[in-house]
Amino acid sequence: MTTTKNPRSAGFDPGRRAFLKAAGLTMGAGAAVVSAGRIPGPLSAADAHAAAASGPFESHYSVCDMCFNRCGLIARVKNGRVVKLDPNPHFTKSRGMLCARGQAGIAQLYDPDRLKHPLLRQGARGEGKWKRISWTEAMDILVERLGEIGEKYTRCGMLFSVGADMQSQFVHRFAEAYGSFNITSHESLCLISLNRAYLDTFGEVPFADVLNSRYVIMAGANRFEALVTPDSMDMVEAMASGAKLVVLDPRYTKTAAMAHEWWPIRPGTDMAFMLAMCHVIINERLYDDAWVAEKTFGLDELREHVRDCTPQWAAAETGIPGPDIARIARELAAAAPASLIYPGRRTSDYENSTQIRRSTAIVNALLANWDRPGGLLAARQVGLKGVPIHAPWYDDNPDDRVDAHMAPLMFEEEGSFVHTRDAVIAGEPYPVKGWFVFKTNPMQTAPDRARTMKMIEAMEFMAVADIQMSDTAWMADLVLPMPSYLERKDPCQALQGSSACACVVQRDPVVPAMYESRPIFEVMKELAGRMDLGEYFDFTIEEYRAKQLADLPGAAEVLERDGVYYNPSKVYGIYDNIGYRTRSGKIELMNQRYPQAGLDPLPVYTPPASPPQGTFRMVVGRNALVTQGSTTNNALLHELMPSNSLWMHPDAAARLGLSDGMEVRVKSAVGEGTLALKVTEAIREDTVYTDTGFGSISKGLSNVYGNGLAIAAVLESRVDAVTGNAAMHETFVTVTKAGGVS
Ligand SMILES: Nc1nc2c(c(=O)[nH]1)N[C@H]1C(S)=C(S)[C@@H](COP(=O)(O)OP(=O)(O)OC[C@H]3O[C@@H](n4cnc5c(=O)[nH]c(N)nc54)[C@H](O)[C@@H]3O)O[C@H]1N2
Ligand SMILES: Nc1nc2c(c(=O)[nH]1)N[C@H]1C(S)=C(S)[C@@H](COP(=O)(O)OP(=O)(O)OC[C@H]3O[C@@H](n4cnc5c(=O)[nH]c(N)nc54)[C@H](O)[C@@H]3O)O[C@H]1N2
Ligand code: SF4
Ligand SMILES: [Mo]
Repeated sequence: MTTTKNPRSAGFDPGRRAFLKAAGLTMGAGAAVVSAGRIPGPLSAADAHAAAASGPFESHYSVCDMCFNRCGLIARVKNGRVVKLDPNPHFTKSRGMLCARGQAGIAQLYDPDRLKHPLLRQGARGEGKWKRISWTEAMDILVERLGEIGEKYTRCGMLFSVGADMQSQFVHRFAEAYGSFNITSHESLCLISLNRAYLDTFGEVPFADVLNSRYVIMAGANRFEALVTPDSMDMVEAMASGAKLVVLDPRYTKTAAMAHEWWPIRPGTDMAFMLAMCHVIINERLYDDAWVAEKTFGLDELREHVRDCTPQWAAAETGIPGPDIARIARELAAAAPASLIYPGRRTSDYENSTQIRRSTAIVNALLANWDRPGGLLAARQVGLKGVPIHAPWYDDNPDDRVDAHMAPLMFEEEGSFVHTRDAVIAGEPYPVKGWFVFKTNPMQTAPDRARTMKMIEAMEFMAVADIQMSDTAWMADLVLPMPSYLERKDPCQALQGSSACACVVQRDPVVPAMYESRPIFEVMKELAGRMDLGEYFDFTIEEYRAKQLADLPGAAEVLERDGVYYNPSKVYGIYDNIGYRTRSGKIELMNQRYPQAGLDPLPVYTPPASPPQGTFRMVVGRNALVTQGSTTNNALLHELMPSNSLWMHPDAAARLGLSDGMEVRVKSAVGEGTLALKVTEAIREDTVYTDTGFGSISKGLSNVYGNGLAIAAVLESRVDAVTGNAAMHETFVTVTKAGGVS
């Protein structure tokens, strides 16, 4: 065992490399059973980390927060310090797994780059001159500036951007009480076009019963790197018992590598593939006649719509041979209803993403897999109660969100970050001059960073609450240090994972909050109190939890005992006696609402633009060692993933005279940057790719400041036409040798 070369990781135990690598995707199968009250140790995973686990330690349940999956964990605490994070064997959603990022949570807790006290900007925005201030001063500033902006521009002059967190609801609650309906989240950079597509087909957004499926097509999803629990583990399990996996991806991802078939589809053409699936299934009558007739609406119109969408036609669009498309359709239908087109998750990719995902939903409908084993599952009953707020009415507020009607079928609660940004810059339909950001980092995760900076220039006041000096915090006027997930008490949260669970989790501090960090609940509560809105926060977290659990007697005790509470609710057949929440009350192959919104009721295929001569389409995606744009600075993960590089096919590289490892300049219509070239056959010749979360402008992130390319600087700001979801695969770039003449 060697000590680290990176002095920033000096506080960690030797052997962590091997331990992290081993931990990549292993399950805590040998984990000891946890009994009431005390948790015995060590677990088998801990054996790999014997140095840390030896001797007496305390064990505490918690829930991982290194990504949104919220896997159950047990924190081992020795002499007041967290020394190891292990999976909670009671936690079926993650099948007893804690991934590499999850285990690296320790390095987040003890990161020397943590924000330690409130900071007030001194120099120009983004210059990096800060003054340490007290929480009293920070709260005074918040009260004063929010009051001022509300007076001057109405309450909707404040924008709240809120990421995924068990305390996010308190920022929403505050925004509502304060009186702004301008709230955005990461979701309009993530999955709202997917949600729209499935809501408008089935009336709800499904879970995929991967575990019991016999045939899965993953198109534009990468479950063995972009981990979604339990789907990632269930796919492995299903394949071990004979299920077939077909992957369509312009990149040879880890998922593609594990699949039975990988097709490097031409980017943006998935709808052609899906319409051809429909063509074959309908023409060859491979569907369940009675089921489809009873449950769906618009089969005749769909039949007509896909009449010419033959496999040969789709072959010319997708680059996948026609006979293979026909064969895959037949195999998929033969395995139905225990077969599915995986709905995916991130659909912030194309300008017609909602319609692309509608086409996947329609194939699923023809497979008759809704609400049945191996198919798409409806939401189960968890039983956690909401704590409603009756927000005050402000007469002078505008009628609607600042981005209202900028796309035909937006989600009112989310809006669209990209459209909101446009509206803020334009100052139309009304001025928005204040920005409160909690746990989201649009400087890295929204396309077109220069435009985000322009939006920030338009703001009179900007506050960011984060655990580290993110690129977004770096641009703020006021920075608020937050405790990490291992240091705070969070409300209960409902979680679902297909057939694995409908459950409730909560968090209690594993160690006391470090530095001067303060949970957002306390900040919002104090702010509300000081702004005469105290009645909306007249509870403690414990009281809030009790309200949430009111309909689940005994759940609080089970949560204490097991770290998770399960509701044994129905998994299949939920729709046996209810109608679908669509206009027709059926599964809408043909959408009844779309024509009024000026949209095609059936997905109409338009070929994507080909990259102009000398350019490449840039796509984004995931790496198992990085969460979006935020974990790249983590010392343990940084060791395994020190920078990003640009994937390019060898033939393309040869044509351009570029070679592996060379520093290259990537340039789009909106920005540019440099990084190392990775020449690889794992990508199509017309496409390039790089990982997110590098090339930071924040000097507070020692490992990623100026390291690699910030893909957000290069991505153009395009949107899905239906929802306003960001469309991040619509950028063409040139690639030249860095420093050379271009
Ligand atoms: N390790 C890790 N796990 C994560 C996350 C993380 O950051 N790190 N994030 C979580 C979150 S928030 C989300 S939303 C999910 C995202 O998980 P996924 O929905 O699986 O999304 P991506 O990983 O972005 O994968 C999209 C894939 O589509 C490919 N692609 C690009 N264009 C096309 C196309 O036109 N057609 C097809 N068929 N494929 C195309 C890309 O190469 C990429 O591999 O992952 C979650 N899990
Ligand atoms: N280029 C590119 N853009 C993308 C994506 C991509 O793959 N590539 N993915 C898209 C997708 S699917 C999504 S979901 C979005 C996600 O977009 P974001 O919501 O911006 O996600 P993160 O990058 O994870 O940023 C989370 C922020 O929260 C901070 N944080 C972490 N823990 C805590 C905590 O306990 N408290 C507080 N207050 N802050 C904390 C982190 O430091 C970080 O600044 O990005 C989207 N944008
Ligand atoms: S998938 Fe990994 S990072 Fe995400 S919650 Fe689970 S253990 Fe944590
Ligand atoms: Mo996401």
